[in-house]
Amino acid sequence: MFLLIMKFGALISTLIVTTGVALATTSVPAAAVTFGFNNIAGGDTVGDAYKSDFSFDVTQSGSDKVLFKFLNNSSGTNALKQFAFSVDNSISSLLSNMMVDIGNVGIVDFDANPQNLSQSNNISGWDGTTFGGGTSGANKNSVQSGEALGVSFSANYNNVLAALSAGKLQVGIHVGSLPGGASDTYVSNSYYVPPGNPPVITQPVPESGSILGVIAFGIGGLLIRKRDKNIQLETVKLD
Ligand SMILES: [Ca+2]
Ligand SMILES: [Ca+2]
Ligand SMILES: [Ca+2]
Repeated sequence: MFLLIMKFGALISTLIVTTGVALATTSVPAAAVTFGFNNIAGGDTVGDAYKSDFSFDVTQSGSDKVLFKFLNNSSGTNALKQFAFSVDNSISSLLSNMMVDIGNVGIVDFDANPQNLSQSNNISGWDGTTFGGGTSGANKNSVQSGEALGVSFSANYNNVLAALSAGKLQVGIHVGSLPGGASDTYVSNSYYVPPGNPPVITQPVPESGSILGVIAFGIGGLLIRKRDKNIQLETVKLD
């Protein structure tokens, strides 16, 4: 029996190791958190209606590996042609070892190429492009409808999610081939709330002392009302 347990335990260990290797080599996500994009206030408005066509999934793709997968769900010709990451100076070592073209879907080919993101001067807290990339050559290599671009970093997954939710890590994209040949830029939103940090409830709650006071006043009022029902009606009207 003991031997059987030992063998079973060894089998589990083998499975865990094997699964770990599979995760590291094929980038099978354990869990993905999806972020959307916002329009840039004060920037161009020509593409504002199409911001929800684009999103990115963040997954832990291996030990201290984080994968950003840019998705294009548009029904038209809208094409993602540039991405840029802005990392706040306070967490400047958050991301390293960027690799592009990781698990792309469709005809997608990007080059690492940090360059200015248009309209980024209107993005609050934008620190300049720390990491970025753009379409390699022909437009067909951009992220078109139904396609995806993967960009991976050496990074701590939870730290990345926390930085995104705090707005200290921001992701921008430049999109072209919009109707009329227009282009526009979007920046990541930060609605994700990390576990253990529930959103602050802003609805005011009366202090318990106030509630007791109201109750006491009510009881007192009732007593006065009952006692003086017929002779001091004016004083009862206080409440
Ligand atoms: Ca815009
Ligand atoms: Ca490439
Ligand atoms: Ca393409």
